[in-house]
Amino acid sequence: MNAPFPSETPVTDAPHLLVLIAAPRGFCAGVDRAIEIVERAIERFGPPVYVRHEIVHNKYVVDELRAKGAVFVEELDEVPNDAPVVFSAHGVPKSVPAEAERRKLFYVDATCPLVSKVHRQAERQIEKGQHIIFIGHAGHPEVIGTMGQVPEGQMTLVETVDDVAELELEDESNLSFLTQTTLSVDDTAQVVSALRTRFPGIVGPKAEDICYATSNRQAAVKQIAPSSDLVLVIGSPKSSNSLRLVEVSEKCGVDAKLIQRADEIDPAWLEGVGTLGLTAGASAPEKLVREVIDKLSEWRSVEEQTLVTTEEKMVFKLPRQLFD
Ligand code: 2E6
Ligand code: F3S
Repeated sequence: MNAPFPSETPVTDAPHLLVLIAAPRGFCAGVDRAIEIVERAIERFGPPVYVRHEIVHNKYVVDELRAKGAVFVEELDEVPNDAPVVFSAHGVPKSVPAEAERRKLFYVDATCPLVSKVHRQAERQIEKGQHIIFIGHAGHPEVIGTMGQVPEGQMTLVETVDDVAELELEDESNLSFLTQTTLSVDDTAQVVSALRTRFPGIVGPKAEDICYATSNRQAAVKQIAPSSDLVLVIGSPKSSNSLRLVEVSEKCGVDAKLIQRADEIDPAWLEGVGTLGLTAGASAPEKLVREVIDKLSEWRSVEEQTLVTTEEKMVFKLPRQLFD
């Protein structure tokens, strides 16, 4: 059994630890874009720039932007009339830009374009008179934002297969469904299948709404988890896509821990661990991956191996308001 070594033990004598690093991991195109929007807004308009909700669910990112002049608030009523405000990558209900316009606030919307795409699908489905079943996690800001694209009562939230069984709808004749972008690919397939079984006429998007980054990170962790004794996922407990990476690892039969920073690693976790899987949610900077490897190297003689399942080339354009 490999006991973790105290930091004064020379690393050369420490037991070997193979670290299997998933790729893709970490920042997606929507997160890159959202962070750049805040940085450019601060450069262009000067601090303070208000941000409604954490721009992405990561404390390190939020703290760095706060140091540059961003002020994070939860609601628009905390934003003064003369300050610019950025909406987070998760999207906002229609009532938020409406309120900003009423107050003549200058706002920049950092909603990920893939979340905005779901918003537009919701609008189209309502125009067709459909009642929408939305698969997502209650209380998550993206869910609040997407449900807030349609008039109250026209979208019903389900989280699980059991929720589908318990659905009571006034009219089952004209239904459609949409999903949150950061769900478990496998669990969602089961919920969609339950919907199609119960409501054979239900219509859905051609390609599911789970985004490319979420799917790719889940596929990548599936490649490393079965060979790992433990998987570490770097991400915030608020981060839906990061939480899903923990679940996916656990479904592969391996213990997995969500950590925000390297200092949260308990050396006792590494007892008996010869191969450690490592990945990061879409809102976790690569710097934190390096920090974790450096911390592990204080205790063990680390060998890194990256397993690439796919290459990502997605880039999203910045909003025009930042250049006009
Ligand atoms: C916006 C939409 C999707 O909690 P969640 O995974 O949704 O969010 P973050 O901030 O952890 O990841 C990026 C993101 C933003 N994902
Ligand atoms: Fe967008 Fe998916 Fe990232 S919805 S913010 S590309 S995790």
